[in-house]
Amino acid sequence: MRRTLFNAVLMMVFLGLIVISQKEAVAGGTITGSVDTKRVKYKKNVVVYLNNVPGTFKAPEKPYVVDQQDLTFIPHVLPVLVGSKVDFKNSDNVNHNVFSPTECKSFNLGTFGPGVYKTVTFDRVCVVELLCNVHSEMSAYVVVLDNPYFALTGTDGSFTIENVPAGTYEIAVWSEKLKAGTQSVTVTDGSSATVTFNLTR
Ligand SMILES: [Cu+2]
Repeated sequence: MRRTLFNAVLMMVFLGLIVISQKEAVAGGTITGSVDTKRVKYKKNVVVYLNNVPGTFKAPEKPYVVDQQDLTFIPHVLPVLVGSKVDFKNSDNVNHNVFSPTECKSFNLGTFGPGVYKTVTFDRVCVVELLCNVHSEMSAYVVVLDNPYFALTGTDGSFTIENVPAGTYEIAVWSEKLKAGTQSVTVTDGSSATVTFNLTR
């Protein structure tokens, strides 16, 4: 009888240790939240990012793709880690001429037709505007960031940044039209922090 009780207690302690060690094994946390604005169509395509995250980060080998379809750049906003490559693709039956007038990363890919890929490496941290010499209504942005902890908001303004190392950071937003001040966010291992931004002109 006593032995059974002892075994039961031992088992409970053992299970408790498993639970504790599993909790400690979860490194990093999540930041979720949303951007809010009265101008509903600007809730989406907002880049939410962290400033001054320590460490060095390697850009993915695989290029991102910015397509041109129906005289529109897809996606309209592309956040990337500095050093990332982007393949510019033309899925239309007309020629396009992608260029950037932005000083930190100016380029001109020339006129190219369907089925052609042209690759650009975004090697400086800045917001690069994309335009087309053929179609003045076309525009898009590549937002180049110094760490991989960023997210792009969906139509409802929501975002999630996962696997953020524990710490306190400045969190900021970039929007094509609107602005919001930076905030402070503290991330702890295995938990989720929530941040809300109010965008105004
Ligand atoms: Cu074009």
